[in-house]
Amino acid sequence: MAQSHTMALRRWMLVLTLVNLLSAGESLIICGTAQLNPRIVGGEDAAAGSWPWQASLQRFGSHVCGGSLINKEFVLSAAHCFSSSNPDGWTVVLGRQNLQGEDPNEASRSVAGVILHPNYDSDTNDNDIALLRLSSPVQFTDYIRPVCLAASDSVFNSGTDSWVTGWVLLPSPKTLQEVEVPVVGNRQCNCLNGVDTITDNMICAGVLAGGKDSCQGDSGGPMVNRQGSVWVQSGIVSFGFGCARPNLPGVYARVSRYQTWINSHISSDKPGFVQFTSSGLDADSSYTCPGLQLSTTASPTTPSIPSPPTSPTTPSS
Ligand code: 4AZ
Repeated sequence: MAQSHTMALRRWMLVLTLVNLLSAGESLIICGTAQLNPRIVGGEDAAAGSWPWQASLQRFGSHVCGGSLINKEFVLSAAHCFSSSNPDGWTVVLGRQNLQGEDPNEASRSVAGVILHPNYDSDTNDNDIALLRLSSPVQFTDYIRPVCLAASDSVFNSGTDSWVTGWVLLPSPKTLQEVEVPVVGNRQCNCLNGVDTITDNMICAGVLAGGKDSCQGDSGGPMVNRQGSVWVQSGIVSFGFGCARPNLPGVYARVSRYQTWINSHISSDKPGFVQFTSSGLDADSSYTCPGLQLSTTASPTTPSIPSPPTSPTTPSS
């Protein structure tokens, strides 16, 4: 009984996702699917083709940051990876498993344009998002495919299972790493990292025990979540207080906040936006600590200040 119920739910999720995909556009039909998908600090080697949207952003031949392919000629990354919007010297490498050596499945492009979010704040890391336009479109293969992006109405409750990929300081041959981390709600993340460090444009993930995290060279790379058969990007590796330390979750730019901004820079072949939904209530909405404002992002049905009774309540007699 329970099993057939789960199956029916799964099938329904798939139908919903497909309807979403078909109603929105072009890259949609194939975004977020990894034909070859059967871990970064505390991660594991990724199998070739597991994360076909993963990009290495290189400057003068050296890996600087990660990124994700979102259609045939745009890559999403972090604004803090760039000191200016000058694309000279940058190369985007796609289809790679190892950072070192040649890869028969790779394709690389120079960068025609770097678009930094106009409200990126390098002091607070708010709006840490950038778009790169490739010099020419890439052909999709089993090793090179775009990821779906979380649409603006997406919800990622605390505990949502997420995967982060990247090439942090690794021994040769520098195999792409993948790490599984749960979402940590914004209220709890603020309490742990320091009240007012986490804005609504950010999403956190990490294990409170420590040991699993993204780190410096992973910046700009994707955090993704699986919904049915598609992978949806929820975050962009942005910052953290150290890496993999206990009670200090990693901080990511919240992709769902940028659907309008991203679409405003891509006129044709729009990326695939998919609404990600979490079931149940979000435990984070009731999380609090000294100094944290009452429910800024909490459920709108909960009044932030209880209204006093209009007249004294006396037992009716
Ligand atoms: C960095 O310096 C950095 N643990 C990126 C991500 C994290 C920490 C530092 C997340 O770019």
